[in-house]
Amino acid sequence: MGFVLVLIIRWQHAYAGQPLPIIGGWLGGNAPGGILLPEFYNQLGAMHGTIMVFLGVVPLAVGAFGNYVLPLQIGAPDMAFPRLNLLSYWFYLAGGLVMLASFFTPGGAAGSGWTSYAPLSVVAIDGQTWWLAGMLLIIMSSLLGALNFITTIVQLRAPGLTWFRLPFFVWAQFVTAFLLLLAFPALQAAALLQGMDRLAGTSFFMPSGLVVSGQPLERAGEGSALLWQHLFWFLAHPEVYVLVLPALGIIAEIIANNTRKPLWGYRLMVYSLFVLGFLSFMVWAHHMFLTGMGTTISAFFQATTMIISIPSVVVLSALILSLYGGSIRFNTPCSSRWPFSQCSGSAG
Ligand SMILES: [Cu+2]
Repeated sequence: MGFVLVLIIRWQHAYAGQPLPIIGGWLGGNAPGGILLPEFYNQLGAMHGTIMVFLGVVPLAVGAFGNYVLPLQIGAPDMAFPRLNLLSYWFYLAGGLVMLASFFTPGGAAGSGWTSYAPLSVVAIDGQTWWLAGMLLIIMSSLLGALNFITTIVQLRAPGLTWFRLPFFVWAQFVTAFLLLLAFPALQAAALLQGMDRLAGTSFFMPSGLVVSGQPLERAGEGSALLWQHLFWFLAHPEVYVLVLPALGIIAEIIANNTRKPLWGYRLMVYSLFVLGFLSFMVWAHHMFLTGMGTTISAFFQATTMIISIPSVVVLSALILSLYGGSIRFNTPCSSRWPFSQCSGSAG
């Protein structure tokens, strides 16, 4: 799905205004004569970002891979709450279906960017309401998943598997779960408020004196469009680390496995993860430098953004140093367990 969206977007970049071959015929009213409507292009952009982040990387790296590998790595029979796990999956599926179904609503899917900035998102077509509903479901899924991950790691470690013996991947999932748990509620609240702005006539994110398509907008006003940006980025910056940390955990395991020795600076890497996780809540407004926050606040967020690079560099340096003195092999990591049992070689 995401791939097709990217394909259409790329075509538009390369051959703007020209009919899109084959796929253009399937798009109906969104592409008269195969030529993309600007509104449809905006929908593709918004939904591509949303699908990629919330229906792609998080479910794959955390929901699927973490869910499978984490209990194995800590010697647990399963996640602490298997039914909650299933519920989390159903929320994810429902959220995903609502998101994708919005393409078939009158007017089409949300087109206000994956960031859904107000006030555009508040006055936008119905697809935006579907986007908000889908987001609420996906957030529920992530929150339930995060609770499950944290509980599993705290409670279900095999006897003798003390904290500093945990595989690095488990630490990465642990910090990721806290990021999800603490960051997502901000967007959950924001999505509810935006839904009320759209449906119930409130104006949390609607400043007064707005003119839309030449018409003064009749709303109560006095809301703050920037409040949306703050709430959104309070989630979306930690979200960056939600995407990165599981991948770092995977890379660390592969390096440890394929150098046949423990990671260099394992404890330092774990501490860096915690510093990263903590600081990721302190940098969100670096996405908002153009909003006129003032130099003092901008300087604060510039400083924290530079500081957060320190633990990142520590982790990456430790990974490079881990190669030193190892007997490096370049085959794929193997496990005797299904579905990896087809690997060749002596690894197990
Ligand atoms: Cu950021």
